[in-house]
Amino acid sequence: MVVLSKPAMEQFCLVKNSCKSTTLPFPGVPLIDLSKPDSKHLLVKACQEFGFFKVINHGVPSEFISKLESEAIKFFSLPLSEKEKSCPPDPFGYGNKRIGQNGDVGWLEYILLTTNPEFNYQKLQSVFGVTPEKFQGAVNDYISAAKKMACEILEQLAEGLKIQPKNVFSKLLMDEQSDSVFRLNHYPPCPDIQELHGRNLIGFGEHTDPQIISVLRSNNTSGLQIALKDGNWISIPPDQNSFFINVGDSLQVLTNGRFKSVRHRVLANSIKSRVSMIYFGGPPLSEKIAPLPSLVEGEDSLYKEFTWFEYKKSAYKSRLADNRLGFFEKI
Ligand code: GA4
Repeated sequence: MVVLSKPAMEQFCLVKNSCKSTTLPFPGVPLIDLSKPDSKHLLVKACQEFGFFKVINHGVPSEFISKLESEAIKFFSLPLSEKEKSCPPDPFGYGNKRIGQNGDVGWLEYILLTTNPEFNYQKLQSVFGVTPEKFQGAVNDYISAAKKMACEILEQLAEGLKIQPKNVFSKLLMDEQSDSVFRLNHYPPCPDIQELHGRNLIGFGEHTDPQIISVLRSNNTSGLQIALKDGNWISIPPDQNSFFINVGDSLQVLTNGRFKSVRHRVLANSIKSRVSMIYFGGPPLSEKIAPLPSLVEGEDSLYKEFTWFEYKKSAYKSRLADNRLGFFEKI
């Protein structure tokens, strides 16, 4: 086990464990059964109120999840020197503590991949130094199932908003050129947390996701928090049998701010490892992102039109906690 000295801990971000940042589990997270006839209305409500919800009856086979989780654990259990032989994230590859290129750090290690299987094959080869068939197979199966579920949710959302055609959002993820990302995170336990005198160590700092929708699955270790509209942080109890869904910045724009892209973060745990897998469904790079005309009727468009390429370029220059949409808001 790695024990860090105080100065070493101080390089990581610490947050006060005040009443405002409660660690009490929040009972109000919408739980949506995707197989129920009223789910589309509940999905719309959850996207408007929180930009975050939990789904059951999601259709992702449990063996896809367990296969990928055990492959990920195998990889993260390798000695650091082995893992560091693999390529640094540029942004894709194996990363340790550094997030992005602009100075953000967190108490985690991760593998970041595109969802383009050909590209990943080469990347995984350099990550593993061996033929990565088994890992690649597990990643592909999982991504296909997560994407299918994300598309189902997006279609129900379009129906709930009475927008036609119902694939108006999902077609962006289904497009062959869809610029989607997949991330496997490992948050090692940090035994020195007690030393922090009521402060929490940040595993992954607060941010919103730039894409359309994110599908998150974690093991049974706590850590995820979301910010409510009043700015208070609430802890989300882990649930390894459900998926957590985040509205991303692009869906906030497409819905002219009706759906909220949720600010979230992960706190480190003192005892247990947290492993999470996240599919970030994004549009093709050339796609124009602007509020859908049917959602601006009688209202002003809140955002300037931009392409996903332009947004991504500006996102990759930002710090994790920045409000990336600010630059694209109409004054
Ligand atoms: C946040 C959501 C996804 O994890 C991610 C992250 C990306 C990265 O890790 O390279 C970014 C971050 C995320 C937004 C701002 C930039 C880019 C780190 C960072 C500081 C993969 C993504 O798409 O955007």
